[in-house]
Amino acid sequence: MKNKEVSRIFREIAQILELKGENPFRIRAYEKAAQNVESLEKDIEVVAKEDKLTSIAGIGVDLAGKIKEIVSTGKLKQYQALKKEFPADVIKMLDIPGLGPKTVKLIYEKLKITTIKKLQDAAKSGRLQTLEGIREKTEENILRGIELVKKGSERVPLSFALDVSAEFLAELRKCKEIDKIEVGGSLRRRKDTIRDIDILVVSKRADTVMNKFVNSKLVKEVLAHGKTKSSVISKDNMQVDLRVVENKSFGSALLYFTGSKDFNVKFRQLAIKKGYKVNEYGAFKKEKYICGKTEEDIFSLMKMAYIPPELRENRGEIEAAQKNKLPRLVKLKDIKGDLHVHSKYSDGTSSIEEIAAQAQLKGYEYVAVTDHSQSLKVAGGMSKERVYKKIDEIKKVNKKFKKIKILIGTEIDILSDGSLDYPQKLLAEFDLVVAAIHSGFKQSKAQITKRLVSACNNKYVNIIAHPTGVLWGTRDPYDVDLEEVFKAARDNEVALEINCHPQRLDLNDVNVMKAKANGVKLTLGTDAHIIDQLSLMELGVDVARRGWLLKEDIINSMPLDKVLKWLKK
Ligand code: DGT
Ligand code: CA
Repeated sequence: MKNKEVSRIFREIAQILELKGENPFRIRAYEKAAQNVESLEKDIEVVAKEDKLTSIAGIGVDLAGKIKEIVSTGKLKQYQALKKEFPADVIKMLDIPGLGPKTVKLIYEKLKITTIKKLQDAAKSGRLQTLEGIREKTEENILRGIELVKKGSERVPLSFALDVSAEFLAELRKCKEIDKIEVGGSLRRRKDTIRDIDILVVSKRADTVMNKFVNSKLVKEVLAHGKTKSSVISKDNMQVDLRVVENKSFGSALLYFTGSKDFNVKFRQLAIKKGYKVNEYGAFKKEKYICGKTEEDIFSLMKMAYIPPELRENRGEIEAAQKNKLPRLVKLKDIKGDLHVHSKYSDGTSSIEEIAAQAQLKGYEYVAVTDHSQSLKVAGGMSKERVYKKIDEIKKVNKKFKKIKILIGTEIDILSDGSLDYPQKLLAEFDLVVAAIHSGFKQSKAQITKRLVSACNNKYVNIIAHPTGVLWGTRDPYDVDLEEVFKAARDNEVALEINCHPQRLDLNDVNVMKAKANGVKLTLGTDAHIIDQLSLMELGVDVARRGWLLKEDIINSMPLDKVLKWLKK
């Protein structure tokens, strides 16, 4: 799959064009194309071979030609020429939140700053303030932005790591010498961000397996090449570790390398209390091997239920497993609809009809089309007139589709003063109102909390979307008293969203547990901007499972009639 490669190149072209101060529409076209190719479920090479590239939203003849060039030669001449116009670090500066292309250009041209390190030094010493429009506050923001980007590059979003691991697994599975293979670590526990990928295999030919691994075309750099353990850096800059273990230790090694570390520590203490020693090689009594081939064998030796990897964080799951009281975690197939989707009416790419068709294909009973409200101009926020036009269209499409109900929704802005972006009369027209903060992130904790609480108090609001506002690598959560929001949500029967966007996953697992403990219901919303992104639901389910949720805790695991009843409350 070269989808990621293509979207990375397009995204970088967009950035360089921004630096050059080119036509914003041209820039936007590359960004859209990057987004659409990245979320495409089909392999771009296959689409190119079938000569169907222009059927992808946002890809015209010109971009199709460029994709063909990338797919067939692995390069794009235009991109390579553009890259030469600026030092690599200057292009990277565009990733720093709060630093726009105009400022980057100024910093580069006037102060001749060419590396992030020099930028950091200049911001610390106050030298940036010699430039027009840069104040002390701007420098502080730049420094904070650099930290965010650094943090963001140490760990990557789960979905990114899942893609990388899928490529390695597919490659390794072709290797006849491998008898068993499994991913461990934070990826198996489905943590929202991942540092590195841990893969375990059983093989009698460890040397052959290791040779194939380190020489794979997916590898950029070999960090270590050993007999039973090797580490590499992938082409996408992720560290991947491969370990070869004996069959009789596969379960115990998987248990150990799945972690988490806190879980392992607690688990081992428990084993010792029961008179066993458990390590990556197996479970032992005195020095005698008892078992270790499967995880199940070890859990049953410890007289406890099998603990799903998502729960292994030492948050009470070991005690629950001993009492056979583990929760029956929600599954993807329990989800009966998506409650947060954007269409062409605001900043999405798909039509209402395409959304309905795709949701039906997924076996859903309903899908809510929740476009942005008027104030969010950058994201095609909709005027009152457009809202009525959209309502008409949804009614028509609903007549056409028998198996799926499209809910008329809005993702409405909670404005800086806590009021909502449409009058009550217009809100009454929607089946479902999702309220969210998209501005004023830097307000005080009291102000932000008050905004969210007053949204909960509005009788038309059903869901608060991405309740903490975090965007991985770009924006920290805003300062908010979640306990207050939980109370207001519970008292008004407002649900809180687990936003499934890979950079958001907001609420996260820990906050989901707290919300549940406070009697709050949750929803899963993909925030899809193109139909392929409806499949992001999986990531939201991962968060829900890590947050100990049952299907009963999630509004959109209910059938349509029950959801409609909930919406009417
Ligand atoms: P990350 O940071 O996203 O890679 O998270 P993990 O959990 O994948 O951490 P990693 O890759 O450092 O190690 C994989 C697993 O190996 C970890 O979840 C538990 C186990 N492990 C690693 N170091 C230790 C340790 O010092 N003690 C124990 N008990 N287990 C460890
Ligand atoms: Ca790891």
